[in-house]
Amino acid sequence: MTSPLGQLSTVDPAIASMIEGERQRQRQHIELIASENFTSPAVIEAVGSILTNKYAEGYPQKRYYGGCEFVDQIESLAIERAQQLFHCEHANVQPHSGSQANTAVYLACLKPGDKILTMSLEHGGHLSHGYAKNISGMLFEVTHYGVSDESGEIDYDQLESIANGLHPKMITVGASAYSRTIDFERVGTIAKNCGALLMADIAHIAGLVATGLHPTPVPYADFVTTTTHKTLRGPRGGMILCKKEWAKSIDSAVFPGTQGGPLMHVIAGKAVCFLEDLRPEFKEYQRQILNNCKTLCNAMEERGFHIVSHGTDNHLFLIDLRPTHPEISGKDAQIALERANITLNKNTVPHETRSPFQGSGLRIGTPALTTRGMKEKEMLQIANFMEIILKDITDEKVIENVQKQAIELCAKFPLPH
Ligand code: DSN
Repeated sequence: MTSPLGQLSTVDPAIASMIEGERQRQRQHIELIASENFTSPAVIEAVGSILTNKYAEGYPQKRYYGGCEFVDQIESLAIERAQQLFHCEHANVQPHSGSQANTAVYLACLKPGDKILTMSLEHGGHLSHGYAKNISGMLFEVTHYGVSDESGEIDYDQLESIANGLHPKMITVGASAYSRTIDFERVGTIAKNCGALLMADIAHIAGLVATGLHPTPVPYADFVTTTTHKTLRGPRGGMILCKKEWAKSIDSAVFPGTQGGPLMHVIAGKAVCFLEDLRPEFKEYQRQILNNCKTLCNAMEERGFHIVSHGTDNHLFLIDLRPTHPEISGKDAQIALERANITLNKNTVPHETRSPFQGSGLRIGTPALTTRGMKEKEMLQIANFMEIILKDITDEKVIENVQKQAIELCAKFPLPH
């Protein structure tokens, strides 16, 4: 395949060659980062379009700039499709990222010093859910809930009992490293009973929610936030869904509250992604993500690896390396696998004993490989690759041999760009 970077190669050969390097890396690596995906050429065209030239502060029909006729149509269509996809009353498609979306929700309904109850980062939560060094942790009084020691699943009883004693202004639910189905209905009831608002962050599982393969939080949560580039397979960005009564506050918390001009090229990419996500093929794709993830997770378990929360119901799972490979940190494992063209990320695990920079776990996800067309058979092959590398992460011959096989496997599943 040739490079489509005609102009860029002439104007800035340095950047063009770095983009080419990244293109080759994406083509030749087994991508297991649970939060990454390969978006479609149509989405990439929209994001790479002349829409990047346009300022459009405000919302459709209420802009602070002239010349917004076409971007108004684009944003309105993106909103309409988002509402259709998630069956929600209101959608704001302007957040630049998931963290921006969450921050805007906080601004819309919380005051500094308010109490929030959130899932701890170590147990699978997210930085923007009250981590001490995130703005959410600096502005609010944060209490965490987590997963149960035995099952590794969210401890809903603990969450309920903390909520009833604490009376938080808001509960957040949703995770970046949690492999089990989340009971949004139960958390909705807990929030209601203690008078808290509920924010569900579905950044990781949005594709599963949109296709009905994971229960939706929309009926139970006041706010639902997501990114658009993970299981939704769209451009890098964020979005907020909410009930009508919060629409005005959310819109003004996004603009002018936390952002200036919207990225209209990205909003166009979101609209294209939502259209793709409304097609029946997208549900088939999500089903295959789940089948692949179960297959890979079971294969790793059969090889003796310890799976956090004993399995997976979604697109990812976590391996705790401590029981089987106590001498290898997540970081060392990540580096060795990367050298064999297997890309994933180290992760902290519940009751972590290493620093977050080392970690004792690996997070493994199947959305990207499934987009390439890989199925159960390839998952078994990848489980073998990982087992062999982790047996001795210093064996250069093994790394070289697996790298060769990984490149061969990727070549059988070419990317469209
Ligand atoms: N950084 C994302 C992830 O990898 O899960 C979450 O924001």
